[in-house]
Amino acid sequence: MITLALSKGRIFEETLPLLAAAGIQVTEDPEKSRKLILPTTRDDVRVVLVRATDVPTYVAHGGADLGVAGKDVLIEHAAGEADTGLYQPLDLNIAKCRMSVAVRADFDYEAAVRQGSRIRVATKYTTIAREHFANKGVHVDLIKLYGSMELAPLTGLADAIVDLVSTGSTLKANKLVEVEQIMNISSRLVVNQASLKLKREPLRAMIQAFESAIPR
Ligand code: PRT
Ligand code: MG
Repeated sequence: MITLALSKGRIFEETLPLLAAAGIQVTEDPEKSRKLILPTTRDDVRVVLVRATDVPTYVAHGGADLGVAGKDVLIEHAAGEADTGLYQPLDLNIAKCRMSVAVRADFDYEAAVRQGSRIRVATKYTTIAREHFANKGVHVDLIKLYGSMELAPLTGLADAIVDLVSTGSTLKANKLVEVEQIMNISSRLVVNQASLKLKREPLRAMIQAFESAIPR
């Protein structure tokens, strides 16, 4: 049995064409079913639905043989683990967005950076944010949040946020402006290293099929 860990939503949706290239169709719709283990048209392949941030944990510890996770999630996960046992053979070029710094329109970010002020930054992505501001030589007080980062500058909790942006409409709806792009983000295939040895042939075939179907 090969177990693939996916999160519901954009990663699930954007992985379907890659699975199709490997001749695999998921036979239940996660938006309609409450099942966490989904069967596929292949008796030896199943999909498990986990939180996006839990995908690397499932794969690293063998709860799944492979999975799909955002670069954001992989960087933050790696920071908390000594050796993750994760092999990352492919950038799938799906679920694309960027990690950015955003502020309230009335906060002069450039001036704050120039003057060397301490900036209060709220984010779920503390590893990426810490590294970014350290590289710029900017002093920040990081405030860890688990969601709704956009609210932080509006309530005075923080001066800035570090968050994912795709269309920009969430920032716009909350009257925030993007002042810096930190990195481009896409999702990668992650594979358990022990599985790759034990189930080499079927996994190789899947990885190759995925590779042939990566959107450009
Ligand atoms: O939602 P949940 O709390 O369960 O977990 P999650 O947010 O980690 O999962 P999910 O499915 O929303 O995201 C999974 C992965 O998709 C992330 O790890 C990213 O690699 C990738 N991705 C791509 C995004 C976005 N685009 C994205 N736009 N993840 C989140 N967003 C959010 C962003 O945080 C912000 O709140 O969408 C909002 C901004 O979108 P725009 O279009 O308004 O700019
Ligand atoms: Mg989300």
